[in-house]
Amino acid sequence: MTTPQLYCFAQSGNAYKAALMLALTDTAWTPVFVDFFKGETRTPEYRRNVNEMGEVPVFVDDSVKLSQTGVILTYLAEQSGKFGAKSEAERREILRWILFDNHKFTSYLATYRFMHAFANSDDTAVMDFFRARIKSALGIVEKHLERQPFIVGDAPTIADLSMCGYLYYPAEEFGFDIAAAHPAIGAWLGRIKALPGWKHPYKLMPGHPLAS
Ligand SMILES: N[C@@H](CCC(=O)N[C@@H](CS)C(=O)NCC(=O)O)C(=O)O
Repeated sequence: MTTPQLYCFAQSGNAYKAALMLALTDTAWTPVFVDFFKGETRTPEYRRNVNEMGEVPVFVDDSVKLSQTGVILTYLAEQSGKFGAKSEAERREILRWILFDNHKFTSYLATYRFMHAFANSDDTAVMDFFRARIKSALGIVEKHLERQPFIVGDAPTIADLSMCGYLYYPAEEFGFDIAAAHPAIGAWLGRIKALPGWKHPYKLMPGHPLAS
């Protein structure tokens, strides 16, 4: 049996979701650095050999090759017996929040941060649109976390690992401090950070100066 591999890079909060799950479940894994900023995910080779969707992360474990963090997290929860659902109702609830995350939460946060921090696209109607969508999604999550300690039930699940993917990156990369403006989200991030094995994305994945 070989060590599972995760195609990733430090600035990817999507890859962080899977990397954090591997860290929190104390699973041995090998990072495969993807040079996203040099366009590697857009090359025909990457799309042919790694992921036809042209995305990171990709998880490879023996004969299993998975993309889409919701799928990877579900697989790892099944394999490890950790951070998964304790009932059918919880399973549906976890799926509900992972879908919300992929559509309304991570998607806007990730794109906004990319444009702000890496593509210098501030002060456009597009950025205003994203800010409004982010404000609305953060408000929904803040209200939810005022009522309970974790996204689903009273213990951490893969729904939390999905939702927190972008929220440990420095505030400067967004241009605003999410945790400071949302106390319930801030406290929830603290609870996840306190889990044994937690590491910052820039320490967990390759490709950022802070990693060394
Ligand atoms: N829904 C996907 C999103 C993955 C994603 O957007 N990854 C980014 C890096 S953080 C990417 O590879 N983007 C390349 C592109 O969209 O061209 C997942 O959950 O895995």
